[in-house]
Amino acid sequence: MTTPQNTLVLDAINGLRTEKIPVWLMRQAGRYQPEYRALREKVSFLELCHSPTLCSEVAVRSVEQLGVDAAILFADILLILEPMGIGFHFGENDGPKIPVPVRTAQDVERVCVADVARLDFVMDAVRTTSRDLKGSVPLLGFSGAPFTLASYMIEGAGSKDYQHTKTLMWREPQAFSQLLARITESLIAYLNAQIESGVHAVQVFDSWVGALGESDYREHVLPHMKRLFQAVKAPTIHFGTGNPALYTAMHEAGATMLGIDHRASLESIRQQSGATRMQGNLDPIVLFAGEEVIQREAARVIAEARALEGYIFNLGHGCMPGMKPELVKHLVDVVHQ
Ligand code: 1CP
Repeated sequence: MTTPQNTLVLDAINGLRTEKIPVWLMRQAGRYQPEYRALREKVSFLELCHSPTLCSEVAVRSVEQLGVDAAILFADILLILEPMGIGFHFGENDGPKIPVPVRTAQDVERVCVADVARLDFVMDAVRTTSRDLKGSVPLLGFSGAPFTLASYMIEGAGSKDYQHTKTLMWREPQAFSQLLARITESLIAYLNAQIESGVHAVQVFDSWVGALGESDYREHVLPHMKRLFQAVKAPTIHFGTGNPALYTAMHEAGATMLGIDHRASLESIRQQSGATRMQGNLDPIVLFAGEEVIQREAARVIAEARALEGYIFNLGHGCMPGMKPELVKHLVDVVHQ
């Protein structure tokens, strides 16, 4: 792996105070971009994920257009499901569907640890994207976190209340733990394969973990997160959203940097958890509110990051369809100034 020319993001993850604030945005490649929507007229989302050339094109374009300090691999957290024996598809314009969800202890038995050789197309995308970035900015790899992936497997789709997930967790804690353990082992192999293929650091997305209270998180999720971060062989960003009360326990999981959503201030999480390296946390909806609000709110977030030893500016959650590309770009410029 070669060191990129722009090391701001890697320096911040490694706990250095950087002269310029590094910035990248979750979902910086996606449906808010007219070029992405035009491409999706021609290919399905999964076809796109299976084409290393198109993945690279989409990832590199967002870096060139926005001037961000890192690229993120174009893929999806759900790609790991198939090699674990769980089929899924994306409907046009709606979320993922898992036709045969995992609901019982018996169902858990049929979930296997992924043979990551079946995700070779992702490793090709890593190599192609690295090549096309020409050493400019670092490339971030990623995966979902065990709880978030389990929630898709168990619910069969996105969910509002995680009824089936929590029911399995409370009624069959051993089966739930076995499921999370198999996901964790799959993710370790998957993330380390991405690292061997050339990503500089990885982000683990626990997008739906905020559905849990702290005691359930500590009992049912934290041990798996500790195992994950101890086994991944590059710097890690641990992102979770929805419940600020979890960040202290998340910090104990041992990732290199904590990714914070917009529901709490960075300074309050620093005081509460003791974490000194953070990424975040502008409310993504600010991007709909115009230039003045963007400038004001970005300045507020940056002020709250003052006491941190390593800081990367990002949104509290991802870019969304309907955002104006010129305002997304404006945000990046504001942070760099
Ligand atoms: O129609 C389309 O073109 C598909 C939209 C889309 C995109 C652009 C999906 C489907 N996935 C992606 C790419 C993607 N997903 C990236 C790389 C792009 C980038 O960041 O620049 C990443 C990092 C993800 C990660 C991802 N997928 C997460 C975690 C991040 C988050 O926003 O919380 C989650 C929860 C998913 C699941 C998923 N994939 C796609 C959709 C529509 C969803 C969410 C469905 C739901 O609400 O349950």
